[in-house]
Amino acid sequence: MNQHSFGKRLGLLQNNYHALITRPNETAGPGNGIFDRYFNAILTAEHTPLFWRYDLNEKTNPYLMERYGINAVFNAGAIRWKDKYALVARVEGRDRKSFFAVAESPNGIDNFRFRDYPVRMPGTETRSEKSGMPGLDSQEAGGADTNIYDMRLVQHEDGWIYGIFCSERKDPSAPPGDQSSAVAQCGIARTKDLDSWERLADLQTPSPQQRNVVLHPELVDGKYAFYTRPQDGFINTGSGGGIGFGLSASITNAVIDHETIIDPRSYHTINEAKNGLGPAPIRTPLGWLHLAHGVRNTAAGLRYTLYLFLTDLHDLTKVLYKPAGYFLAPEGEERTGDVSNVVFSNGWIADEDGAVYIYYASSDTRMHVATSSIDRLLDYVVNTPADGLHSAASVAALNRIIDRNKDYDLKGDLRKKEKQTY
Ligand code: M1P
Repeated sequence: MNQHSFGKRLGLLQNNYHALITRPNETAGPGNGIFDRYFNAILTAEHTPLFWRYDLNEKTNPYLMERYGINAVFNAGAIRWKDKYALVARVEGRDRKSFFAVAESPNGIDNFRFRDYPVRMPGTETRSEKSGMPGLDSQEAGGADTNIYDMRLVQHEDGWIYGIFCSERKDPSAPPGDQSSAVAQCGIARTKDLDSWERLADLQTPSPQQRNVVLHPELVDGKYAFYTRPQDGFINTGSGGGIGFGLSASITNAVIDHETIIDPRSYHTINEAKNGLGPAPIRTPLGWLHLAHGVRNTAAGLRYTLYLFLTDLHDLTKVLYKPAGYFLAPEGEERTGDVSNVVFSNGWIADEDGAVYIYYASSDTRMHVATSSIDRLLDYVVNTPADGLHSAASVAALNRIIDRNKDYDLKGDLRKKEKQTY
């Protein structure tokens, strides 16, 4: 490739990249009144900087080919950081290894830019000692984590920002030849700037595995409070599952002795196969507002949707309201990707003016935003009928709405009784 074509190709790549990351985002359609979707995904593999993916030196990369392929950007934790909306995204390379990278936006809905370097997450001490990977120090080896993903960011009342994430490694008890069995545990790290991270010991719980663990932002009885998702196996939660809750006296060596299930799985619902909490809950005047994912099995595989519930401000294990069914399900392009028919959220931001930015990933491939407000979400949670768990109960709930609407026409004006056509 000569100088001209290298330069031309680089120019094209740069123009396309600039157009992508500066593209304004707009709300899509009138929506359902609960939240607003946006036309464009906010982060994709193509949003990662060109200087991550390409060696930009013509001498060492005359074809200007990708030297480090990025497969997907998804499942981002979120936090208001100074005057920006910051996401810590799960970036997955073509080698199937995930890592974390910070992307920031001035308005929360577009113009997200990755920081120059991904997060350098230290390994746990024990794991670094055990890793013994040749040529890598404990930081580069990341201890023995084979894969890290799905960070929940929490601005805790103790002054630290915590990153709670899934740390995965090969199951040491896997029989020879089994290259799939894995163990998932909860990694814990903390930071003051999202750049430099202190790794703490992994959470210990009575469950063999953990994923979707979330730290509550406030101390409870002077202890650190965690939402957990106990599971017997790596994919299946086994006989238990559900969203659990437990307390630990320490955060540097966090141990939960007892998990209480606060939101169990149940038959013929959106979370009959498994569920897991999303981001840390938001404190509202009516209770703690939670966003979670529910999973059910279908002939086409697992289907992941998002749902909301509200817990008591004082008794965090008491669910006050839980609308039936899903709050947000995959639509349009969201329905396809590496793991199709999935929406997953582990990040949201509530601004002081009550606006809520819900960051969700679709099909383990890309990130989106939906916007709402505390008032709208509380209205949805309090006034949407709960799941009656039977078709007849669903019909009864629908009939109550139809009956109430008999006095109103479609424009919301009072319908004159004699003109009723019901
Ligand atoms: O592939 C869908 C999701 O599967 C897992 O979530 P859960 O443990 O609830 O099934 C996670 O691997 C998550 O990252 C992924 O998006």
